[in-house]
Amino acid sequence: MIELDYKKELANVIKEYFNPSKVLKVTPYGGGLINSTFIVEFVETKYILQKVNDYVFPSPIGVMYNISLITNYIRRKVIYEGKNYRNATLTLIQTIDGENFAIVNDEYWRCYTCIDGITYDNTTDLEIFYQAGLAVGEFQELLDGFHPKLLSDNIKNFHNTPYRYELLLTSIKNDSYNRLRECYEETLFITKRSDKLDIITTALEKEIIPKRVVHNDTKLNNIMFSAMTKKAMCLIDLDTVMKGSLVYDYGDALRLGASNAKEDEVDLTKVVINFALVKAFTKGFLEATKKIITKEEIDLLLAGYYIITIELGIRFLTDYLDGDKYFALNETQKKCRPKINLERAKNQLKLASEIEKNYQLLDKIIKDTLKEIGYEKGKN
Ligand code: ADP
Ligand code: GN1
Ligand code: MG
Repeated sequence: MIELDYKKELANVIKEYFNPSKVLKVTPYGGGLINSTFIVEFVETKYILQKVNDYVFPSPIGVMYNISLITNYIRRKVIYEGKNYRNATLTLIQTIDGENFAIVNDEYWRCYTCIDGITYDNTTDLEIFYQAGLAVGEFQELLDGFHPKLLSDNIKNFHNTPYRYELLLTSIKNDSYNRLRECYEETLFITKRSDKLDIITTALEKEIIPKRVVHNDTKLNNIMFSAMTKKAMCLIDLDTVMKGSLVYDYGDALRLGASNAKEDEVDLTKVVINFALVKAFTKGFLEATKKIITKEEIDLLLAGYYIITIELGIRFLTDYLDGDKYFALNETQKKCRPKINLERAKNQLKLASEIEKNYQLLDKIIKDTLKEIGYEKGKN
C-alpha cells in the first residue's frame, strides 16, 4: 500500500503528465532495488512512472540525458534495419510542458510507456535464459557504433572492482554502525582475493579489451520478455548505460540468473550454479556478439562472471557496514529482514566460491559453446 504522504507527492507528479481525472489507479510496481516504480492505469492504456533515486544517481539530469540519447539511437538503428521499433527499447514520455522529467518536491520523476511484456526475477526455463543471452548480446551489438564518450559518466567507477574494495576498507575502518563484528568471515574471504580484483579493470586500462557502451546492470528483471512467445523484447533500466566492459554485462546476468537461489537467500546450501542455465545464456550471448566480441574479451568472460560476483558481495557488505544507505530497506525489510544486505553479501560470496570450485567446467562450457556456434576468430 502506498503511504499517505507518498500519495500526495504522486498526485503532484501525475498532474505533470496526465489529466488526474482520467487516472483509474496508481500502484507500486516491479522488483527493482533502486528506483521507486509505479504503474498508472487508464481505461485504454498504462504508463510507468518512476522516481529516480538521487542518492544513487546524484545527477538525474545526466541519467535522463543518457537515456534519451540511447533510446533514440536504438530506435533509429532498428528502423534503419527495417525492423519493428515498437518495444525495441524504452519510450520516454514527456511532461505536458515537454520535459523529459518532472521535478516535484526537488525530486526527479520520469515516465515511460508501459511495455506489454513480462519481467522475471528468476527462471529455470532454458529458452527464456537463452533469450536473455541474446538480448544482452544484441544490446552490445546495437550500441557498437555509439561513441562511449558521448555519454555522461553518471556513477563514476561503477564497475571498478578494486575501487569498490578500497571503499569497503574505508567502511571497515570506520565501522560507523558497529557491525564489523558480524562480518569477519566475509571480510576475510574478500581480502584473501584482493589481488585478483583488478583482472578486468587492468585489461581495460591497458586497452587489452575495449571500453564499450554497455548496460552495466544486466540482471534478469531488467530484461523485458513477451509473455506469449518467451522471446526477449529489450533491455530496460537504462540508468547505468555508460562506458564499461562487455564481460561484466555477461557476468552480471549469470550472477543473478544462473544461481539456483535468489540473491537474498539465506540458506547458502541452495546457492549453487545451474550449469544448464549458464550454457543457455552463453549460447545466446555469443550468437549475438560473435561479430564484435574480441578474442581477449572471450578469454575474460569467465573472469567477468567471477569478479562481478565478488564485486556485488563487496557492495552489499560495504552498504551493510555503512547503514544500508545505497540498497535502502523498505518498511517490511526493516522489520523482517534488517540484515538483508549482509545476507545478500554472504549469498554472493558463496556464489563466488562456487564459481572458483567449478572454474574448469565453466570454462569448458564457454569453449564448447564457441565451437557449437561455429565461432572462428576473425571470420565471424
Ligand atoms: P530499478 O532501477 O529500481 O531496478 P527498473 O527500471 O528496473 O527500476 O524498474 C523496475 C521494474 O519495473 C522492472 O523490473 C519492470 O518489471 C518494471 N518496468 C520498468 N519499466 C517498465 C516499462 N517501461 N514497461 C513495463 N514494465 C516496466
Ligand atoms: C541494482 O536497479 P536494479 O535493482 O536493477 C543495482 C545493480 C545491482 C543489483 C543487485 C544502479 O539493480 O548494480 O547489481 O541492484 N543498480 C544500481 O540486485 O546500483
Ligand atoms: Mg531494475
